[in-house]
Amino acid sequence: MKRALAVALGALLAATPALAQDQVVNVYNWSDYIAEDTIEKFTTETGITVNYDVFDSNELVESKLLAGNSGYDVVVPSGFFLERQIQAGLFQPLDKSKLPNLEHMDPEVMESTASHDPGNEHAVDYMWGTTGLGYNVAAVTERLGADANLDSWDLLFDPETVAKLADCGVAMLDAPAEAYAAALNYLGRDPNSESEEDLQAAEELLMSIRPYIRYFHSSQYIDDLGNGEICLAMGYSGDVFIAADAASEAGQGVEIAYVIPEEGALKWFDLFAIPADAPNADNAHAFIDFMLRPEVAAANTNYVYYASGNLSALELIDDEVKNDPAIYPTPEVSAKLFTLNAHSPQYDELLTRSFTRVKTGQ
Ligand code: N2P
Repeated sequence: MKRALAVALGALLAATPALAQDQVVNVYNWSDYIAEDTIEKFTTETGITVNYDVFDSNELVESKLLAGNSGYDVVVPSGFFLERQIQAGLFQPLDKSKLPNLEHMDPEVMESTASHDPGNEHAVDYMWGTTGLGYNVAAVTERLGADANLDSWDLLFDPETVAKLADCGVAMLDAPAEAYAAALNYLGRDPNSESEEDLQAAEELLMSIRPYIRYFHSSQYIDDLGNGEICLAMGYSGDVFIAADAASEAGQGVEIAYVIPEEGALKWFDLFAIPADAPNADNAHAFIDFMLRPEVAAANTNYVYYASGNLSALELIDDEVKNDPAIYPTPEVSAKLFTLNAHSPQYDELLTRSFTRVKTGQ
């Protein structure tokens, strides 16, 4: 009897493979980038199971997409990477009829992201933020003196300054595009330059501070800043706030600050997109539309401290988040932010080689 039932069930499942497959969505998102209960809520409501993988590097996402058959249905690259991924045909156009919550998007954000994705055809912003500096207030003040300017990239890029911080631990993002853009901006050069001379100048700057960098990693600094293992990191705005929160909750007196340095910083957008070969494109649309609901978008921003691309969510975002100029910059701060365009493949190759020389210190 049992066996007969099993055979009958097996036959049923075999006859409806699409049904079984429809109940899954494979999402590849940045680490520490979603509220704790968002996925569970989505699954409870839709019955769709979310296989949720995380990354901390645009370069990694790109290599998986280029290899093909990633198996992912939703990925979240930054605009300056997404731009050339669209050109390479790696994404399918969004079916906007399946995304009614697009109406909640911030028109200004849509306009900015259209520079990466003409007509906003292939992607929609999740969150946006800046790449600046996170530091341990006491450790840095103790080494640089109470009068030191802590609002400057000098903390990282001036060899004399960063040398004084080496003993308490300095970390840098393992993200060549962003490291070189910050270096070029510090040197007063165009962060979007692809000239070899500028590349060389940025490499020289990075080489000059290389002896004082403990490691290159794009997420390890969150824990390390929070528990006092390091005292300075080039990092992503919200990630530094997560470290600051962890530090204050631990109650050990560690105070972490995030600064958009006065010389300016990169403003980036991370966007949802559906790979051309996504196995579950319908479920991908369902997931993205859920994430675009104002209450879901607000809960995510309140949890991870990155600005939302969703305008309707704003009234649901905590005051301490939306009134923090390091998360939602004032017009004066915004004026100092710069954006990045996609690199040409030729430049990217030079950049990767240069960054490898910096990392290995040779
Ligand atoms: C999330 C980091 C995302 C910022 N933890 C990089 N675009």
